[in-house]
Amino acid sequence: MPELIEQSKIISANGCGLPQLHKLRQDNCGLYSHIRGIPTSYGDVSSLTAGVRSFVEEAVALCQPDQVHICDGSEQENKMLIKTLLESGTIVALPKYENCWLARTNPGDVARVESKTFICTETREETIPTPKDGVKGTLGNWISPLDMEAAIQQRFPGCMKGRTMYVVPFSMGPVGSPLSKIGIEVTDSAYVVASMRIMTRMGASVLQQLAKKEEFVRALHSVGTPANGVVEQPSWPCDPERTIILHKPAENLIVSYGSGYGGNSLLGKKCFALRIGSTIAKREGWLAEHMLILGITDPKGVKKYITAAFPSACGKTNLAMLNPSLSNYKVECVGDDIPWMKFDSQGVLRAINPENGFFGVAPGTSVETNPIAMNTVFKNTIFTNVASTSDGGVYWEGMESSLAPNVQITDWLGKPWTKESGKPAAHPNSRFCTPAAQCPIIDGAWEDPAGVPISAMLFGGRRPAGVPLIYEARDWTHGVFIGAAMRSESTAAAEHKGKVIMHDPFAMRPFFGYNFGDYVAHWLSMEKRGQVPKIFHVNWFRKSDAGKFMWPGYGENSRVLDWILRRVNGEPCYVESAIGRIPAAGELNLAGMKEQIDVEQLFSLPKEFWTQEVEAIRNYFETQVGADLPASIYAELDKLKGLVADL
Ligand code: OXD
Ligand code: MN
Repeated sequence: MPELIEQSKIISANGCGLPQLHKLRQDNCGLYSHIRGIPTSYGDVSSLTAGVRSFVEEAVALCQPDQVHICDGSEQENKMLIKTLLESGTIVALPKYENCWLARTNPGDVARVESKTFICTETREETIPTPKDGVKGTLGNWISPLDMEAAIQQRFPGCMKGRTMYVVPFSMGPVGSPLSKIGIEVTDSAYVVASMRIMTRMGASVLQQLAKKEEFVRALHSVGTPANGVVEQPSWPCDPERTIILHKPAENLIVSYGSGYGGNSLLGKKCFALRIGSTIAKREGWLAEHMLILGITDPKGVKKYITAAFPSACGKTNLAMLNPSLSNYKVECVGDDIPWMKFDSQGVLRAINPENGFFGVAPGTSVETNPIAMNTVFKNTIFTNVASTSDGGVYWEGMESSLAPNVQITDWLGKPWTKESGKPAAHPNSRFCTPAAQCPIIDGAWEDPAGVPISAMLFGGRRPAGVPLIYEARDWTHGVFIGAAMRSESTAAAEHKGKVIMHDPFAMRPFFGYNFGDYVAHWLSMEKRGQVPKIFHVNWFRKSDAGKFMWPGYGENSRVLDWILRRVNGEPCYVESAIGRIPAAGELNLAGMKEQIDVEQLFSLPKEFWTQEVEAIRNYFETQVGADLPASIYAELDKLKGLVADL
């Protein structure tokens, strides 16, 4: 029998202060206790601060799990989680590699669900701009506080019956950095816990930090159970019909139900670091963005840091891990998805990567496109929805050249697969979830609590027509306009169908935590707060009339970074164009390239294309953002229209 060692009072979840008996028992496995009458199967209740306890109590009362597990982030705990996941069939081992696992989701739960993602504020206008009459807004979804409460009450009561509730303390950013923030995710998915352990700093050290200053984002997650009680795939419970992802910035609260997939369930990433993060950043005067961070050292040994915002699955991870073709350049990776950026006391914009791992899109990642990622992901990694091979490894589209001969492939659905099937073996949004620290080119300063100084910011997307390889904004306001006017071909990271060119301002469209018009005003205001970096727009994806990519991309993108660095250093290596500054003749270093580059075509600005582009941007701004968009952005658009007319 466990020995009763302590009784203490805890404050009840509803804040009415009812004292409760809180029993701590101990046996030879460690500390045991109850929370609201539910036993804790792992972890130490006394390590929870009062605020965390009250959040957990509230979640227990609502979700009624069978037991509570308080995560400490230890190796021993991870082993237990992996065992649980293997037993439930959620993951299988990949014996070809060290400590690697493959999860297959329910095929109905494979991507972020933007249409079911909501921000909750008192008024609609705080969350989204008011679209023109009759136009459907595409800059986020609003929910009222009453409807949010109703959505929770319709889904959560008793949703964790028969399951373990995990309490996951996590830090976004190095534990204790002045730029970092803490969250507590409560979840009924062991897969989420194992993934959060990779993607964030998770466990006991975070609780210790909270004990010094109790400030945290609450994140409640359940994979849910369908209303008819039937879980179709017990290895991946979910409730796609009723999936909902809710954010309440005023209370730093995230509530997610029904999906176990990536951004819907690893709540530190899109929900916290971007949506709630952008609202905190607005309040506190900094930026939370959808960008990679890289360090680049030039042949003289001068190092600069650059961020780049591309929509999901447009090559952020590839650029973050660039293998430069230009000799004597070195790229090091700070992060591949999100920077938090704040001016320091000297007015220098400094960025941290709030994440601890890479949750990268697998298909297209290969020894040819991203050898660094391929050298990163084959240990300590959880793969999701990739295909598997009969020699105990993984496979996805793009890995053809590294496939061992005579292996059989099983597709992401668990069915035998051959090329002849005509279907992809891996789901197009299949992922690797891998620790950043094991990236061979991880930057020496990637965990610097002070962050790294940012000299340039890039915007970009997949633009098959009309948009040149690189152009530079004339000034900050022009740069903010370029970010606001971003468009890109849609990708598989979300639930969109087909290859349409979509507006994706700042690559943040699915991730704004507040009204996009106010977001742009906040960006404009940064100029008053410190030394703003130079802004550029890049497009690696322009195609010729024959449908061929005009620029080889990947390592050759170092040539574009070279020009950017020279501009950052103030070299006059540009000429003005209608849309911004482009490299002057001969200033883009093409020496030694294998491919013949048609520079004239690559930088051409077809009048008809740009006339239509200006109209598309105007239509978007006027119908989606209207009066919420700052006047200076409309003024930039008018300026562009005038310049395009003269082409
Ligand atoms: C991601 C995304 O997962 O942007 O990073 O979808
Ligand atoms: Mn992303």
